[in-house]
Amino acid sequence: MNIFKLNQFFILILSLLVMTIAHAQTKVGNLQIVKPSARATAPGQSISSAYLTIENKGPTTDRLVAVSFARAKEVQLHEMKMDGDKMMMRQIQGLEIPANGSVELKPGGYHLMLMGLDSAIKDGEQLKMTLQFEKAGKVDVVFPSQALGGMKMH
Ligand SMILES: [Cu+2]
Repeated sequence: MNIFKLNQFFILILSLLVMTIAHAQTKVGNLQIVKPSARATAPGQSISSAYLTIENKGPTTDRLVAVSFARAKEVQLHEMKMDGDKMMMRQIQGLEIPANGSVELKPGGYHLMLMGLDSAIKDGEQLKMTLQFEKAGKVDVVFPSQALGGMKMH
């Protein structure tokens, strides 16, 4: 392989890498969706939860107002918090994404609650959900499912 071909090879690898990274992140308006994931269900379980990080690169606050998933009757936004020594979970009506900031939905904190699933979610599925933001609008996000182990609160 001469130098010229070697250069072309590196450019090819580099562009493939950039394409892979671009594909792994979903963008809508000023928002970037990072690390979406969902929990595989345990046998007999008809609810599950999903997580993601939402980054706001813009100068204005946005809000996640609704999420829909064809296989769930309803997707709720939940918050988990310590209340004294008890872990409490409650539904919230929207989630603010601060300007030039980010919000992480993760186990033990904010999460998406998938209610009334019509079938079990297996490990390794690609779950397509639609997120709706007040300003940025709607965006489809693929949540890869993982068996994350025990889900004490649900
Ligand atoms: Cu919940």
